[in-house]
Amino acid sequence: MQIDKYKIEEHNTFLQKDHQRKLDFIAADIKDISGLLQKLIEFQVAIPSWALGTGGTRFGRFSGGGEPGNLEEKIEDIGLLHSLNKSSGAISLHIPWDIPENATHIKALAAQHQLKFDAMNSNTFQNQPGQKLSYKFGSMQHVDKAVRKQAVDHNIEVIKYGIELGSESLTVWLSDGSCFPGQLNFRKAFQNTLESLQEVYKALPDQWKMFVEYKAFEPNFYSTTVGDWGQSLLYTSKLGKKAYTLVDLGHHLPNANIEQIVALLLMEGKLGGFHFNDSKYGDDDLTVGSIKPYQLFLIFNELVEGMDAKGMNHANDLGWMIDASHNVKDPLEDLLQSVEAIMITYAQALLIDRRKLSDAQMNNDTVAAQEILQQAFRTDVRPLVAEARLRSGGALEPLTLFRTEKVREKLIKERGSKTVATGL
Ligand SMILES: [Mn+2]
Repeated sequence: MQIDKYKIEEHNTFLQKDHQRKLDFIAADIKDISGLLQKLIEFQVAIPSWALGTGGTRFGRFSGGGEPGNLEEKIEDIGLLHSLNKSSGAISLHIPWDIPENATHIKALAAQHQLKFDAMNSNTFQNQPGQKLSYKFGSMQHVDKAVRKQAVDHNIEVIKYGIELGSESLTVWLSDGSCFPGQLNFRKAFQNTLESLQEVYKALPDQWKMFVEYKAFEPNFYSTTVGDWGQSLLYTSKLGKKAYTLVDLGHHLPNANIEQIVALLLMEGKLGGFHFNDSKYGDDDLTVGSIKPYQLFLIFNELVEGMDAKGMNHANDLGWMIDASHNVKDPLEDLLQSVEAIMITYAQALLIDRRKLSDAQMNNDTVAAQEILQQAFRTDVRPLVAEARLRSGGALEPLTLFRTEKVREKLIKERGSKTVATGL
């Protein structure tokens, strides 16, 4: 389903007066408001194809109904999100859960919804039906060369699908590791993984990027072969210029200083992409900004500062994606909340007085530095984000309109109450 344009206009007209009052209030304190709004308008966050269905745990899964049953419906769902918030203009596909059987048709459908194809994601953490060799003891790290080759071939196949769709990056997340001490020779596991990644790297087209994502633990609980940013950076440094480290917010040990990791990766020109989510304990995949919004703000502070220091384009030079999954929320409502949280935090980071902060740092004025950061963090920037959306043709309050238009009820009517999104 789609939301008619006039419904969005009606909704905006109804809220316009109230919105303008709030916007005028904050605009009075901002020097270059049109420059700031332009940055917000350009910033797009990719939606992964696996986030559109209800997630689950190994204990159970409780579908909310109306879930997309195929790739076409997933594209329609993201198109719907994008028409509401104008900040979700890209889709990230997972192979083999979302193989584009007819690339021309899929590409045309995405274009119709103004969506681009973001990074392609491979999967060697599961055995697929009919698969010859098992990934039980790893894929690219495996002691058996034939298993490693199978994993390499799969990644090359994913690149081929990506080329057909116009994607320009491949994200490799490996669950490889070990569950018990002694199970693995760490050095050999690293070497095997590096050689496998090198084979995939050779198949990358010139303008493509390869993102090597790390994760501290799970599904392996003793060691992970790409376990932290240092290990990922080792691989990507050895691989070459087209290889970058990807930071997933949920893939760190508790209390890790992610903002510092981000700053150093950016400094080295090795930060490639970002997976947004939030967590209380581990890889909880919760809604962005739902648990630790200040941490997210500190990360965005480093992102903006680091990208500006290198003259990078905020919208295009890094890959921005949500990587989350939801057990109790409507997945589309949750994605609207996540994108909103990202836009709010980005806007706050843009408000930080960089010159004053730098002066405070040079003068060892710790109190002033904190005041400057928190001044931005405590500013209610929601009218700015809403204004950017309004100027792009989106809705002032996407979630409100989603509910008043009864989108989920309509999707259930259209698709049924027992649909299960592919891959989940
Ligand atoms: Mn991820």
